[in-house]
Amino acid sequence: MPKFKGFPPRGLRFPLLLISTGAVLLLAALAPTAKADLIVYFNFEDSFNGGPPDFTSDVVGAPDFNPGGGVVLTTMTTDYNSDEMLSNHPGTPLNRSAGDIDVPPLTPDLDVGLTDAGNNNNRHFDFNVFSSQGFYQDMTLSFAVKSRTGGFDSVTVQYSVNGGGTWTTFGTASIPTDNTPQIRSFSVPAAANNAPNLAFRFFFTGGTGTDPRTIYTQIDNLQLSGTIVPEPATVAAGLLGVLGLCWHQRRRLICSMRFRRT
Ligand SMILES: [Ca+2]
Ligand SMILES: [Ca+2]
Ligand SMILES: [Ca+2]
Repeated sequence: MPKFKGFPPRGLRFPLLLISTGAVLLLAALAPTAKADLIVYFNFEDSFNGGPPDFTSDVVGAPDFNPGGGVVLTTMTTDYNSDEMLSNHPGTPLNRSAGDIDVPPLTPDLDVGLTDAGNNNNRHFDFNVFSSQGFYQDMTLSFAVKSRTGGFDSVTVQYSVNGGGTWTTFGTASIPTDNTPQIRSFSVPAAANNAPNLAFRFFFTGGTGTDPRTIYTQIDNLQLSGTIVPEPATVAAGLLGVLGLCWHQRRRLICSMRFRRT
């Protein structure tokens, strides 16, 4: 039968197909573990120039449906004087995520402007990354920042594995006060991996300007990236799906083989 030349013996065809189909599906199910993902993304775009800062993260799903968004919907909280921070135009393309659809002219191109730096040193900006959708590993925290004379000249980053109960510093960086935008990026220590009650904090120091109407420091495009590891329940569901598909495929194959024999 020249039609089947080179094929494995009839008895082996079906198991080989099953194994290869299963392997492909299994790889697809586990693929998220293999690449770095955007976990949290703040682009500060959902406001208006002069309005309150948009402290809600942008996400791939609802409500943003932003392909350049993160997977975790979270909010930033702060004890910065509330009437001394505002949405400000223009923001910066620096550290904008790949695929972010919140770009001018579709959005007003905003960042967060901080006034009265001198009276807001050490005021914190916090956000939670609780693991309802998976566990996070090998993370990097980065953002764009710009300071002018009188603005903050240093930033400190911290993480918490108990939802903000206690904080561990994992980096400090200087910020030039020459009005040039910078990216500051910090590797998150392995001690923060797989923490279900993970939170992050950053705060600025070194501010001296005290005009409540002058924007001394601007921040934009904060990213928390890393590896998203599916929870065991998610993996189990994926495996069950693969097994189900294999079973379905087996029934179809048996049917077609019976048809061929007759
Ligand atoms: Ca922005
Ligand atoms: Ca937003
Ligand atoms: Ca948005």
